Amino acid sequence: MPVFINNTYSAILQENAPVGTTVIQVNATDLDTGSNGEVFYSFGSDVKDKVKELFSLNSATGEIIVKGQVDFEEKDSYDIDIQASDKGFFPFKTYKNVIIKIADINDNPPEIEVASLSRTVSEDSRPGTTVALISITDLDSGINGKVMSYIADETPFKLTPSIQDNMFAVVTKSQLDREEKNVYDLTIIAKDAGVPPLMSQKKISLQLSDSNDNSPEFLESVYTFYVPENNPTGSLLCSVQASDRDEGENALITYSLMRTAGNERSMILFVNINSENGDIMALKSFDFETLKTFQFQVVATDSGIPSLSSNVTVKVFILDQND
Ligand SMILES: [Ca+2]
Ligand SMILES: [Ca+2]
Ligand SMILES: [Ca+2]
Ligand SMILES: [Ca+2]
Repeated sequence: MPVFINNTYSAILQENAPVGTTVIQVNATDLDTGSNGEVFYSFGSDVKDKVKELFSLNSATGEIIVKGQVDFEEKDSYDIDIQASDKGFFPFKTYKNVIIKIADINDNPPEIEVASLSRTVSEDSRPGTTVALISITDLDSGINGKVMSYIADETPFKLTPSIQDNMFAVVTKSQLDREEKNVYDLTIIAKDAGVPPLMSQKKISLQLSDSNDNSPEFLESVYTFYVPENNPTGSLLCSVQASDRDEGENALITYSLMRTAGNERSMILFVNINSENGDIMALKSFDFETLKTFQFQVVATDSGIPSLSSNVTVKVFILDQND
């Protein structure tokens, strides 16, 4: 009967090996002569169709040859039953298992998926606040599947591993300031350690939401106005204006006159302010001969919760007319 020369047959084959690659050659001999000693090879009856799609067997030479796409990630070893048979009238058959181990190559780039993402991030978030959860996986094995990941460019965000495998958190690493930058487009990079390495990237966009962290600011540090005497009562005397770097309600300013113990009686009685636009009206006609100058404080308050305010001194000088 046919006898395989080797006790065991095993080979290592790289995945994605080109069609036509010889994996291994088995060889059996038969001591008989003529067709009784002529050996041919075939797959054992329990070899699955799937295996026959990947490998062919040369019945004359015993060579196992790559026929399809061998994928380590799908299956990393094959145990194939090979039969050697003579061509006698009552043929003798011998069986041998051939082990083919598949070696991984780096054919899968890391995959980055956004598991969750905050729609907006408050600018007053404390450093360490999680703003997104990212899963990063690589189907390859060993160093081919070992991934290093980070956020490209200098940003106030960093990627930190979470307790869950392959999950990373995007967290704030420093104080944010919407007034400086209100949108961040982060590029997450994942690179495996294969040779050569494969790399993937994914962009996420983060919108910062406002918090009320700026007081209104008057355009001038002190306002000085010169007004001719005998102005009509109710006329526009002067105008002040403040701006606020926040947005929405946090930047919505109302103006008022500051009432303090000292000024209740005097200049407050002279003027009124439009709370919306800062226009200051004279409530009386001034007479240079009795009042040459006066001053008061205007407060600008935003509508944030809590609100912020600042104040400014307004000095009014009455100009003499020939009356
Ligand atoms: Ca890989
Ligand atoms: Ca692979
Ligand atoms: Ca504000
Ligand atoms: Ca703000």
